[in-house]
Amino acid sequence: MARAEIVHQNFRRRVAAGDLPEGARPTGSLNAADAVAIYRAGCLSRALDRTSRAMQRAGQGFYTIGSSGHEGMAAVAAALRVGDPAFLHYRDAAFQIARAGQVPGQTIAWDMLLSFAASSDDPISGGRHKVLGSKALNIPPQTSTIASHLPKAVGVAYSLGLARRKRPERQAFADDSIVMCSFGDASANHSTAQGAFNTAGWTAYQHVPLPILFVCEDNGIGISTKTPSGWIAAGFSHRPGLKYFACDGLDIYDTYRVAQEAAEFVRKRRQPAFLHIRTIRLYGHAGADMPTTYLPVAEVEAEEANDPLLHSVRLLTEAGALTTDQALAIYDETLARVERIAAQAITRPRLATADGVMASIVPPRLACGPAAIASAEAREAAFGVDFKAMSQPQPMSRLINWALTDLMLDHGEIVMMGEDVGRKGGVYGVTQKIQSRFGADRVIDTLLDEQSILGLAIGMAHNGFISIPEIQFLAYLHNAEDQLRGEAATLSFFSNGQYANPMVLRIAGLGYQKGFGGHFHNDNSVAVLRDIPGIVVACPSNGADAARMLRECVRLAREEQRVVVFLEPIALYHTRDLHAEKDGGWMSLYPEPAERVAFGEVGVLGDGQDLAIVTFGNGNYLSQQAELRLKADGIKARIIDLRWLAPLPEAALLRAIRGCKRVLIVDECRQTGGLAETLMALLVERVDVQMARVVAKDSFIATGPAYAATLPSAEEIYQAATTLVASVQ
Ligand SMILES: Cc1ncc(C[n+]2csc(CCOP(=O)(O)OP(=O)(O)O)c2C)c(N)n1
Ligand SMILES: [Mg+2]
Repeated sequence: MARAEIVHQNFRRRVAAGDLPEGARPTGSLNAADAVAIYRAGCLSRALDRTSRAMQRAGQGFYTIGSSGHEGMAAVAAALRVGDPAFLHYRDAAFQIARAGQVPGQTIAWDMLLSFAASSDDPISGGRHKVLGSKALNIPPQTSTIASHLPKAVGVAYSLGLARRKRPERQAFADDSIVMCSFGDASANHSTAQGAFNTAGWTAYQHVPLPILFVCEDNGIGISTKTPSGWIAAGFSHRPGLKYFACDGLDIYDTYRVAQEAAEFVRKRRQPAFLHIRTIRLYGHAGADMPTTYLPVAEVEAEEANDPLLHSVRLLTEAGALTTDQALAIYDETLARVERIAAQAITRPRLATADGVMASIVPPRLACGPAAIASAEAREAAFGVDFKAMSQPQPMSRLINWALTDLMLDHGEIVMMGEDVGRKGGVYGVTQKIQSRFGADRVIDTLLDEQSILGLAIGMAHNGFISIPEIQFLAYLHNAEDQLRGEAATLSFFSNGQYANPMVLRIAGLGYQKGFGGHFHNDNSVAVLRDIPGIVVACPSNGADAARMLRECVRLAREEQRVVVFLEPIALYHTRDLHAEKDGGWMSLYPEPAERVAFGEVGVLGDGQDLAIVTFGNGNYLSQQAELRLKADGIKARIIDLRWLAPLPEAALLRAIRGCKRVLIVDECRQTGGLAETLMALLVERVDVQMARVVAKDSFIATGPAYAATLPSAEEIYQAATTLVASVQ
């Protein structure tokens, strides 16, 4: 017999016989009505688990990870406020149900069943996934990557403190809220989780407000691997900056009492706490997982004998809140009700088309007031001596700095964060002086952890800030990629556009640094960014474009809630000259603050018809050098700077090459996974042209004299262009 059926029959038989497991008597201040409400939430959670399995067997439900054994989380919900944002473990249906009970007009059973049925009516994900989550209940949906929600929960907690000092345009959470985030005992070991605990502790250790309640639901196992006995307590009871609380999740009175104490600690002290709640796991991990295939039957049965709902019935009867008959009636009625509602839910429509599935990849636009432009006086005061330097052409690093300064002036809710962005002003000086202009609140020197930087950015965005995080080098994005790929980019998708985490992630990257670096400072692969649905990848090649594009990127974040990556070619940061020493050919004047390059607009230099060179970043610089030689040979070329690497600016590109029979693609990324692959595919599909490409080798980058040996050179571009023109008449 399936374990779910055994647990169900045990419950009914034992309650009817008054055969209830032993335990402590009810303690604390939980009153009868609230205790019964918590029990009801547990019964509903249990009934939903049971019904979801029946739905799956009937082909009407699709994913059955359950909450059975974790019903005590309803008591944690009761100890918190509905306005406290909650980032939940996948076993927290009882939490969400209990919270829904605190908000009038909720139809929680119906909502959850629609989610199980993958109906497009599902109010959280629109039928895209079985996730917990609800906008009205302040529960953002989570993906199922273990612990990936912890860094952003820390970010939201940080934003609560900051919002008291700097009001964002659209503050989402009240000043006195606290953040709750929950996870399993095995998940607590994940480096992402450990990073989040460390960041919370590191922050609180410095007396910075960080009101977060971590809740570890310790059922002693992760799929089939046991957590060593006592490991969670040993690991968390004496951690700096993290106050430890423990409770028995089988006992709703104890859980409510301790959760309240922990929540009060966090709310009053604005410091992080760790609530270690003992739970059990009934019916294995998920779906077809059979715990008896890797655990002794006696052990599984011993867990089942400790069913938290049985404990609740005992406690409620001891407290005089319910009789066993009443408790059994609630259980039975709840199950019958859920079955009735499920029969309706499975008739509701499901997603069927690609357009339907994809409708929420790009978040909806927000109605925003016009972007402010600071007065000349305010700008002069902020820029100081730099204001005068604006009349002279400058290299890209300065123009990015100035664009950031103007954006910070115009939008009080922009916050920058990263390793060394503040006091030092970045490895290359790009963010110099910005912290002294705007304060350490808005230009945050973070600890050394890329996941925490992105988590902070995502969390701040949840509370109405516009985050401009920085990853120091492209190669270090890979540490933290999941925060972008699995969290930031998926949020709108899984919440049907109800949640978004707009940001502009600045990353210094690409190759060609002379005398510095080797591969980790010269990573020339953007493959990992280009295939993330919905994100925008921008890559300027010169200072004027960088300033104008950065403004557009902030507009995309603020007005369209987009996740944008702004990839800055390091080798061009300080480049001044183009063809000859002191020609100043790669410097530009700072564009007026209102000027922008529209999303999807490419840069076109020249109108030659012999050849179009399609490129970006350093490739544009090198192509311009090659073009001078081509011109001397009588070859008339035009150079198209893509500027936007994802999504590809297809329409603008096709317009820009019109009239050219030959296209040379210059891609400083590797032959495999670089842009040339997709550009050639696009051109093959859409136009009749002759093509060639100059790309980087499939190699990591060396340091020393061979720093550019594997990358396209101006000479190679010249040669390839000449060959292409000669071979196609
Ligand atoms: C990064 C990542 N690795 C692996 C998994 C697969 N996985 C899903 S749940 C799980 C076990 C988690 O156990 P625990 O944290 O104790 O939670 P429980 O299921 O016991 O409540 C694993 C390994 C995942 N979802 N994400
Ligand atoms: Mg576990």
